[in-house]
Amino acid sequence: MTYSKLNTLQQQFSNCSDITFTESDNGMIIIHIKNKQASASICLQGAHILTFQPNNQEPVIWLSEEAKLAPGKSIRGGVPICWPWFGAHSSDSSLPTHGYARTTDWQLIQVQSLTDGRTQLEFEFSYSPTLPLPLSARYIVTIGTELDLKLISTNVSDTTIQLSNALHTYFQVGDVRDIRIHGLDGCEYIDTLVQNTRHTQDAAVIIDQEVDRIYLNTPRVIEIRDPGLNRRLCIHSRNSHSAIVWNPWIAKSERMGDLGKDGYLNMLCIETANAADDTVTLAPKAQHQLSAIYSIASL
Ligand code: TA6
Repeated sequence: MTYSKLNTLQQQFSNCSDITFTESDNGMIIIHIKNKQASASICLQGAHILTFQPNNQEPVIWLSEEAKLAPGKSIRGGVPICWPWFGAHSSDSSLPTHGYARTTDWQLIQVQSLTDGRTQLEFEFSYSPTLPLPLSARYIVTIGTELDLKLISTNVSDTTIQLSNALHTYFQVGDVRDIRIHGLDGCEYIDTLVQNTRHTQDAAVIIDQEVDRIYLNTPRVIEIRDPGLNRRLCIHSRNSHSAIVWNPWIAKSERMGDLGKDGYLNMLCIETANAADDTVTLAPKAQHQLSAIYSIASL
């Protein structure tokens, strides 16, 4: 009897009551997590967190109502992993924007119900010689009242490798026109909409047009103050020196076609990253851990 990927996973992780698995008609495996603190879902392709919602709270993560889950295709919303490069590849335009991790199946290697009530899942991205860069990765996702993410990259080669990465997180907001982003005041940023010119952020960031900026040398704490949902979303990061702030606004949303009607009003990307000037130089056999913790606080 041939076992499907779904059956194999259900058998392998049958001892963990926090999770269940489903498979879509086109073969996309989704892991559903429910514990006493929160619920979430993760697509095996890209180890892509689709949803995260602490109990008795509005969702923290936004997923487009038009998001398409299909093999080899990126998903609009959630937490795409941009790896092992952010943006366009530096020299080969035939390679995918934001790298290949988000459109490739990862392996779920461990699931734990922690004693503090959180659920921890560990994913692995294995290197193969057919891949452009000699890098492997592990991704540890811990789900509780906070969402705790650790992306650990390993240089499996004997040469030095350039790594850029991002947790390309789409946050749910009440109305993006009313939010304020605190923590980036005084940071230099590259405005990708104005010929990659460099500017310095003055005061809180507001969103009143298309915004697509790579903030550099960023602090460890960035906050979204959201009067619409009457909350703050706090981003605590480690080993991230860049933050990309992106909202497509009206025209780009219409061109992209998969944000749903007025979807841009309820989403805001603040991406915990190492990009542009902050690209990481990874020595042979060295590791790099990019971490982010997302939490909710009162306004
Ligand atoms: O991180 C911002 C960005 O690079 C934008 O320029 C926009 O392209 C967004 O990512 C979405 O990219 P995707 O490849 O997921 O459509």
